[in-house]
Amino acid sequence: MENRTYTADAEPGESVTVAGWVHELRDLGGIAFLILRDTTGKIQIKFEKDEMDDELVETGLGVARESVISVTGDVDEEPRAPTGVEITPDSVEVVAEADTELPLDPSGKVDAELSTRLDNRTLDLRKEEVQAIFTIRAEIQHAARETFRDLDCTEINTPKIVATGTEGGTELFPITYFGEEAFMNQSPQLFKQLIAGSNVERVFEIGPIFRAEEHNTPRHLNEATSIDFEGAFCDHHEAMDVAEAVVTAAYEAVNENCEDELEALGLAEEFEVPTGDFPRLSYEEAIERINATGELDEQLLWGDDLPTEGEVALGEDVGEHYFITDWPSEIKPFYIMDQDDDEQLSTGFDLMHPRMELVSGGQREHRYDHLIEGFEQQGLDPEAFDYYTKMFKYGMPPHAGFGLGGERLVMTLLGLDNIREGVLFPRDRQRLSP
Ligand code: ATP
Ligand code: AMO
Repeated sequence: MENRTYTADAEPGESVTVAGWVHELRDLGGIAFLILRDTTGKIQIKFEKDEMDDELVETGLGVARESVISVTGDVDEEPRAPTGVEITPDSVEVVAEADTELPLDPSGKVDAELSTRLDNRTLDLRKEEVQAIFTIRAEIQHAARETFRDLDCTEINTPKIVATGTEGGTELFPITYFGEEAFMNQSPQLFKQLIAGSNVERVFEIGPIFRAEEHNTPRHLNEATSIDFEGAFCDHHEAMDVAEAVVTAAYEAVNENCEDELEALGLAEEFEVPTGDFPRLSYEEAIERINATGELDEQLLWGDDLPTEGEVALGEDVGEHYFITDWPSEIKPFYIMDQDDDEQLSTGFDLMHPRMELVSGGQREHRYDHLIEGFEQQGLDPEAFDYYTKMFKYGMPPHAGFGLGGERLVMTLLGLDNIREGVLFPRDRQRLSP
């Protein structure tokens, strides 16, 4: 919009045109105030009824909350105004009128259920604390990109329509691709490996993954954002270092650049940046510590996957981010390499936040014969993966990587109760639109 001034830039002594939403109307009789909100903040517009043109007063004070208006007038200092300045209007234009009945109250005075908020995201995002989540989410992705670039990684984009699944534990969404069966990708896993095997060597991707999880939990989505890394000539220890660096950089960036947003979320006081030297526990130690908490009805045995209550109990016990390493090979996917000296143990690792898993990764099986054996052991048909396995015959270096759940990082960093709060338009069992 031509000649528009953001409310935050309106200086006393200037004549400006501001545009935004009607946040609040306060009619005190002889004087009335309209609070106009834009992306930079809010400003008070003063209507002195006896001294102003009737039509101007009627337009300004007759407009429904959340309507879009444009106001031209003089800016003056006013210590009693919420931001210390106010505008005395010469003209008010109603740009887009809002209904008087709103499905939710953007001023936040009336609480709304999460489902109402998600059904009306545009209105919901007019709340400062909701917008703060997405500003912080963007900052986290920016920090991840910067960290990967500092580590000489190339950003890649892999296909989301694929021929095979990779992550055994979760279901696939099937689609029809010109009459052929295809799926929405569960992970860029195989593609990022194929690129790390070229001399691009180190890659990262921030992109969607699709998982037909049947269960509806506060920490699962059916469409999530995966922050993936893959590096040639890397082992699982180096991949863990990279995961640690990305998570720590996200906290540091939010701490440095999102002071106002943390304030809006009531987190400014308590926000802590992790030290970046996360303890590394073996799987065996992890199950022993979980068993010792006495929180589970049944003791975990070697080979069991960690149940949610186990993760929570261990998280409380450890009290900070930590890795779990040395997982049994049989519960890690086919592409994870076994350890050299003990093939019962894998090079797979998880990075945990005290509340939940954030990352899975490991060193990959790059030896063609072992890879084919791995498929067979997991009951998969290697033929179906020919597009992937054949590249392992033409010089595939050792490589390692990980996938970090983007929304899990936002959720744990901000202490959100529900992962959906950190997604603009979440997909879950009940939610396909908006
Ligand atoms: P004043 O002479 O103090 O500007 P007024 O006589 O024009 O006020 P009132 O109707 O008496 O208007 O004011 C109602 C309330 O609004 C008072 O509590 C007053 O302090 C407050 N008020 C007046 N002007 C402003 C302003 N520009 N910003 C914020 N509050 C104001
Ligand atoms: P995994 O299946 O463990 O590993 O996924 C990696 C991380 O992605 C996040 N995540 C999810 N977040 C929200 N909703 C979901 N349904 C969901 N599923 C997964 C979690 C998880 O830790 N290919 C491997 C990674 C690798 O080895 O590089 C993989 O996908 O935070």
